[in-house]
Amino acid sequence: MSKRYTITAALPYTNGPIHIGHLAGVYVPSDIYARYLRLTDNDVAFICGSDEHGVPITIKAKNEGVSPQDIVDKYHAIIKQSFQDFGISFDNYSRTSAKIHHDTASKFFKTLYDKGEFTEEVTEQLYDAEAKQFLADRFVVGTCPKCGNEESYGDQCENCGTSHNATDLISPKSAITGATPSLKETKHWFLPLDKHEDFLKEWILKGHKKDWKPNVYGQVKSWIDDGLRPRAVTRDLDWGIPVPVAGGEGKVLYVWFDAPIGYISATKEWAAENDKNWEDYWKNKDTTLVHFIGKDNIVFHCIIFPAMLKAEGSYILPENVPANEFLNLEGNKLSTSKNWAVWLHEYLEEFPNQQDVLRYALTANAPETKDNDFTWKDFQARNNNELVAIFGNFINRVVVLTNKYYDGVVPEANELNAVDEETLTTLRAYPSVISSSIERYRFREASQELMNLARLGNKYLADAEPWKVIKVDEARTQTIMYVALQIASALAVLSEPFLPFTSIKLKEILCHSKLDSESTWSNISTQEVLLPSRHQIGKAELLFSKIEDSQIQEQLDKLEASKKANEAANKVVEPQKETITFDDFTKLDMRVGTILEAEKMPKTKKLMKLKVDTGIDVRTIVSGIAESFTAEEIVGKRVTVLVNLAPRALRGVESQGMILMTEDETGNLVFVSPSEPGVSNGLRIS
Ligand code: B3M
Ligand code: ZN
Repeated sequence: MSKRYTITAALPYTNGPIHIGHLAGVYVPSDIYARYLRLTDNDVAFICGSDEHGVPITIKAKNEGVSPQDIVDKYHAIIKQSFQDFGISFDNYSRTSAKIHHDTASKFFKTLYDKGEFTEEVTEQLYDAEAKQFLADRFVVGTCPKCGNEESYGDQCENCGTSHNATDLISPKSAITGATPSLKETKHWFLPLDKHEDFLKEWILKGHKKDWKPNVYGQVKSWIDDGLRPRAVTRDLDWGIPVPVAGGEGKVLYVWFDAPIGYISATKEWAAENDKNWEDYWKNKDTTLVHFIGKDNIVFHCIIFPAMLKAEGSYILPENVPANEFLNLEGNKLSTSKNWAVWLHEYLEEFPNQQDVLRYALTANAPETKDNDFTWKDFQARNNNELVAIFGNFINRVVVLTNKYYDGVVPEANELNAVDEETLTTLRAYPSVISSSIERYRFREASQELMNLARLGNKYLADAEPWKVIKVDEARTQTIMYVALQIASALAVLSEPFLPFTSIKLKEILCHSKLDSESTWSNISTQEVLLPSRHQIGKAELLFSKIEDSQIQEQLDKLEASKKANEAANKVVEPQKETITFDDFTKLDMRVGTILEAEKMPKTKKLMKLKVDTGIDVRTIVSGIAESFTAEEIVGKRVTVLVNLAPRALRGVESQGMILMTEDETGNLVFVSPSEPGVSNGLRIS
């Protein structure tokens, strides 16, 4: 029976591109769910858009010397295009700087204001006198009063997820100037969450929200148990939606007040363009509303936004909020600022037409109940050992053999034996097996059930061995290939939510479009025949290709370079040494020299024995550069030599001087030497 669903995916901040953490946490699971619901004949509005207000945008704009609008225009375009290219099938991907959103959010605020749902309070807020700016949200950093995280923001702690007022922070510091903020009076409008405590307790704790994921239910319960407090829903900022009431001059709506309303405005925009009534998707009690988010957004989607919707009075509330935990990368936290990420738009360039490989790897390893780690080795294994070796291998054998034995025509079923019957019965159970996992938001499990269906096909062929039977029993071979083709056809349909690009390709290979009645998710279990005898399929085409170690190494090298660049960027410059006199300096005798010979010393990693022409003489110098250079690449190099350093024995070799070196931004050693031509050996450096 067709139902109506409104599926929302967290609106990404437009202060950077999308990375695999966003995809694993929110966008791949929500897309699987939306595609599945459409395939099972439901009416779906799958909604998202760019979150373009808030302090992160203004900080980025300040850092880059451009306007916030420049920042949001740049990243909205990158994000929207990369979602489209990755097959995230939003019905509408809008943006909160759009007029329809400003109008919708302003009207929503005004409705609550007119209903007296806000309290107006003049309170002391954190103020940076140097920057002449109030400090809210990410403009201030301090210690979280709940978990002690020293990098908590003014509105939220990403470590424990809690949401608080900036004045709750312990030892706050301005993120603009680093100064310790003072307190200054200012008026804001507050949503009295405490007033909605009973409703939230009833709706969540007593209601049937026990089917919410434990990580979500647990967080919400702890906030409610801790007692809810009024939350400011306006800010002293100039980037955002102006407060639409008297006294709101110079103030904007708090980004977390306006952003969730972005789901509503994006639905309005989509409904208007598709001749639908947006209120069916937000005000009709028969509609199921599901929010897909990361765990750091739970409080806003389970407490604040529902309280807003309840206060407004005419909206439905979310049926479920299946928040995922966080994904890490190669053992470290994903970080936009440290460029420690796999960026979606870069992946799409570096792995062309392999969207489904990343979709599958992120789903099979999704952080559904605990933080999880993405490694490139696992990505390669999921592709080579599962997509290529199981799914792709099965389809390739079925299509190659059908073309080889029957010119691509589906053979007669003939007499089915017990194994054939059992295999087809198992096949017909798969739609409900996979449905059951998807409907409980267990997408990892669902993706493995899909792979199990491909395993069923592989095992059936391996046991039946048509390549041998063909020599002795034509009819039996036809039956084997007929059964295998039914499994292939089911995979073409059931893979669509997980592997949309592969599903299209496989349906083309099997010529599904030429079927009188194409099999669908709903009828695979009941339809006797999925691919009828005498149906013509196409030629074999590889669905997946092996990913080589070199491709993985390239990605690991890229991350390594990121890491080094970060270390260099964050390198603490050593403080100056104690002051010396000019006389001290004149004692140093530094000369231009040239390396004539070089050899790595035995039994040491670092030491190299050099023959250096100092212009005064040719002498032996031992230098710790063997891990940065080979002997070949430094012979003939011009260097700076400290020639009057007392000789010292290093691993049995007397070193008579020192070659001056430093490090580049990636931590590699480099020679400090005169670059101008015509500077010959022996010239004194002073
Ligand atoms: N822009 C995403 C984040 O906190 C935030 C979601 C808004 S959904 C209404 O990274
Ligand atoms: Zn915390």
